[in-house]
Amino acid sequence: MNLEAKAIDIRKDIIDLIYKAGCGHIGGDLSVTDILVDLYYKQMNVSPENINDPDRDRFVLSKGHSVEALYCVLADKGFFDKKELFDTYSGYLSKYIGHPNNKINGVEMNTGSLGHGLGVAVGMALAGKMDNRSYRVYAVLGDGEMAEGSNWEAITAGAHYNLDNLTAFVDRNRLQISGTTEEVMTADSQENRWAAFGWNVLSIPGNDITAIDSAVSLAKGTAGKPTVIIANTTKGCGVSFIENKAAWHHKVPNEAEYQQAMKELSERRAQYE
Ligand SMILES: Cc1ncc(C[n+]2csc(CCOP(=O)(O)OP(=O)(O)O)c2C)c(N)n1
Ligand SMILES: [Mg+2]
Repeated sequence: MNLEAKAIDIRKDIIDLIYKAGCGHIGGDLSVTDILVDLYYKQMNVSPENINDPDRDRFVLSKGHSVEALYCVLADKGFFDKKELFDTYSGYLSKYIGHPNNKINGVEMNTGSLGHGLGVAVGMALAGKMDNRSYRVYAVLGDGEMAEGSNWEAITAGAHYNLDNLTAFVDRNRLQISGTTEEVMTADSQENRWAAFGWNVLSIPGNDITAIDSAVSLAKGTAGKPTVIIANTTKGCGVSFIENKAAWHHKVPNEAEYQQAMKELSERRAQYE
């Protein structure tokens, strides 16, 4: 499977889902898509067939507002019915609410209130060590989310317990809800900060699936400490007029914008035919 082509298909699904539902966090979805594609289509040992296997890999989307990206990947992988997702997303009484809901197959943790995913991921990784399980744990955090102090307690614990079965990503798109991270709350030097807490640090172009894949493989081969992958991404990646604009954090495309976004993505997708 060509993962670059798959990432374009997922981006088209995300935009369809948000346009149809009239809500969603488009910027952060398009930022994190390539990480999700590499994890779910190549690196992680998790599928609809093994969701109750104690040795399945665990994934926590700590930046839970990017749920549309996660749901489009899980639906495409067959964890649940894609039509049901698209027909009911964010609707009255739908279980597909606007943040990850662990009543849904494939979702390990409810998230959305930022700053809680990594602490639970540390607990999952520690439990895996204590139970001699082979699974690995992955968590994705936003760079704005790094302002939450609870993350730094979790980072301390992850290093303290030598959790080399844990890999965190920081989606370093330099924007958060209302402006740049540097304007709202400095997030600079993520690499130095995590290294100072004792983590193995990798810094990569975060929308490059080959680079993501190599970094995840390196993390798997790193013993004695957890790894963080600082993924230098573009918020809104893949749609020219959405890229790098704080206003597109949770703006919904109008019809003309929707058509333009789909046209851009379809043209890029055609190169893989
Ligand atoms: C505890 C908490 N405070 C505030 C919010 C509101 N909120 C939702 S997304 C967001 C910005 C997150 O920015 P970032 O982590 O950089 O995510 P990304 O850029 O990847 O979308 C905020 C402040 C929240 N979900 N949880
Ligand atoms: Mg951000």
